[in-house]
Amino acid sequence: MESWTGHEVPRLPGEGVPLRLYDSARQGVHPSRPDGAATLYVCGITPYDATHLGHAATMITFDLVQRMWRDAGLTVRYVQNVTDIDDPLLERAERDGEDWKVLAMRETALFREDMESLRIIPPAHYVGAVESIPDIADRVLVLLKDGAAYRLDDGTGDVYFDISATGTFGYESNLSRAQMREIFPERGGDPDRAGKRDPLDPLLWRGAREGEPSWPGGDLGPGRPGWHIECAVIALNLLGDRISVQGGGNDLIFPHHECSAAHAERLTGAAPFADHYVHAGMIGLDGEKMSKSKGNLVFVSRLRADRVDPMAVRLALLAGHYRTDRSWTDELLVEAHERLDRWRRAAAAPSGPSGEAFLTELRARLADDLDTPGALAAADAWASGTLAGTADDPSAPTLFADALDALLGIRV
Ligand code: 5CA
Ligand code: ZN
Repeated sequence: MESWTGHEVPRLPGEGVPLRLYDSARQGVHPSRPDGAATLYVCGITPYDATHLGHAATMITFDLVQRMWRDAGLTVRYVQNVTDIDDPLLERAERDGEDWKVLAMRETALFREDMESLRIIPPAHYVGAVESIPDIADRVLVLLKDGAAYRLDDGTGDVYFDISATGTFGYESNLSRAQMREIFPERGGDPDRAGKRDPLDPLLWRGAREGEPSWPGGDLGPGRPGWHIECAVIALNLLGDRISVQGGGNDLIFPHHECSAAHAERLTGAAPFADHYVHAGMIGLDGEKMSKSKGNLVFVSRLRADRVDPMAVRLALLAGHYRTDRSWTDELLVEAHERLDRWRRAAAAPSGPSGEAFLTELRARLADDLDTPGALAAADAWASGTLAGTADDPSAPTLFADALDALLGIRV
């Protein structure tokens, strides 16, 4: 499906710095060293409600990854999906008496606008689950023939993945079996389904049901895809057997990324599926994770409608480290507006302290697992020096503005 429209990213002088990122599988910060082309797959929205600040924070995180890679001279191939068929979408459409396709189209369109306003560089391929169904069905069939998947014999046509198929299940999330067992049903899993080999086996293909949309699955029979196989197949088809970064919020560590990695690894024989599994913290409101099911949401589109500067929204989200679960507050937005105003006044000054020194510090902070609090502190220090009026590098204000634009996605 269509992506959104991007904008020019300024090219910065000097050398970019190789990015180091925390990998959930290895539980540590490691250099991200793609040779030549870097490949990024980010788990996108399930479009049954508008983009909230949690989605925005996650998308901004991976936007920074892309900006750092580009600055370091890498070519970036970026794919993001839209889960435009899944239970939550059908349930919401049913609740509101709406056509699920229309609901998905409307919310996806709004998401694109939100992403554009936040200056997120668009993915080269923005791909829906629905348009990927023939490819997904083909891959499920391969797993079935290969013995890595099995069909329940209850007449439903449902196909499950056997989590013992790779021999390494659990390496990505590092969770104990008991922890997995607890989380699985909270995130779409069905441990108690009769006939499964293992309670943690995830659904690959749901056989057609009366009153539910379904697609011809060839030899699989009619039905629709499970969730994890969707992301595995889209990533494999567009980015190859091994990707640099698999990204999403930390609510996807298990079972989603564990299972999609297992599916991909069994299909290709290449492991690990991703060099880095990178997870953004949850943005909450009043101490609770912001989620569509809880209804405690602050929408990007609502803020835009209230004429809040999207750059202030972006800056407010960058004020915390991406891996930290954190709360959105009105205070955060007030501070971001003040900071943006200071940065704008400084960028408009005739001269400032060394622009090169600022750029070096900004690159160093972001290269260290996207240390945005450190990056913002560096920009604050440069702006204070400029507004104090004692420094005399006339090229610095332009370099300051370009660096913020290229690396933080903040246009002053
Ligand atoms: N379609 C699936 C991924 S394949 C999905 O999780 N959709 S979603 O709409 O629920 O979330 C979209 C993206 O935003 C995911 O990467 C998810 O991890 C992230 N996300 C969801 N809620 C939050 C939150 N409160 N804070 C930060 N990120 C979040
Ligand atoms: Zn996904």
